[in-house]
Amino acid sequence: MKRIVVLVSGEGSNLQALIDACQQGRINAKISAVFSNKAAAYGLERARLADIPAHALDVKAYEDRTAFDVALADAIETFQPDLVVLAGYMRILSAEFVQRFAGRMINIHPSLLPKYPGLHTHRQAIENQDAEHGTSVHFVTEQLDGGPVILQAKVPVFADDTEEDLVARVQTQEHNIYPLVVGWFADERLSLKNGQAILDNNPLSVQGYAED
Ligand code: NHR
Ligand code: GAR
Repeated sequence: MKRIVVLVSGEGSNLQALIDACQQGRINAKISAVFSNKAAAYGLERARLADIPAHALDVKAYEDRTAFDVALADAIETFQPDLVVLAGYMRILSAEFVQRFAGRMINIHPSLLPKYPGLHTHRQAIENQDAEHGTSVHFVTEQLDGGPVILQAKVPVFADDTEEDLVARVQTQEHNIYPLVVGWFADERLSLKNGQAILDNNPLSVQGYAED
């Protein structure tokens, strides 16, 4: 059974979708531990409720970003994960951290990458009067939100949408696609080779897997 470590900073609804999918056998893997940079993150509580070890590291206890990332990476490695999953993890990871988990770390980002890397994506989509918005699962590389895309889901943006409306619509899709992608990785169908995402021996396009 493959081992997964999940990193959260907040609510953890994507973590919950992964916990549920593991329990229901839709993902052939075990979530070995959940880590957070925020002790109050509700995601840690979700982990505890599912009997998953939950750990918070206090950013203030470390000299700088590098020292924090080294401590976090060391702690994660004690669980020997096959995959590290960022699920609403809100701290940029150093190049050293990314290299330690290269090819075995993925993120879910609330935009149709390469559009809107970084923060406040829903607000930008509304302000720009975009007709559609969405979410992307991608391999994590040193380039922020710039790693190869694996799978995207689109949602419409309506004229009277608030930011909260759009967040909720996007999250509904996230809870479907993240377990799917984690399941692919657990079944050894998905990998990163020479900077490209590969699914079932087929290199994925810039938009990730798209059904014809
Ligand atoms: N790290 C690397 N190296 N590469 C990626 O692709 C990463 C990453 C760390 C996190 C998630 C990402 C997202 O999906 C992610 C992808 C945080 C920020 C940010 O600016 C940006 C993107 C993402 C996560 N964080 C601020 C910081 O200084 C703090 C913001 C806050 O605490 O509210 O770290 O969008
Ligand atoms: C998700 O919508 C995810 O796409 C986004 O935060 C939310 C976390 O929700 N991630 C980022 O914005 C990363 N910068 P959750 O904690 O309920 O899973």
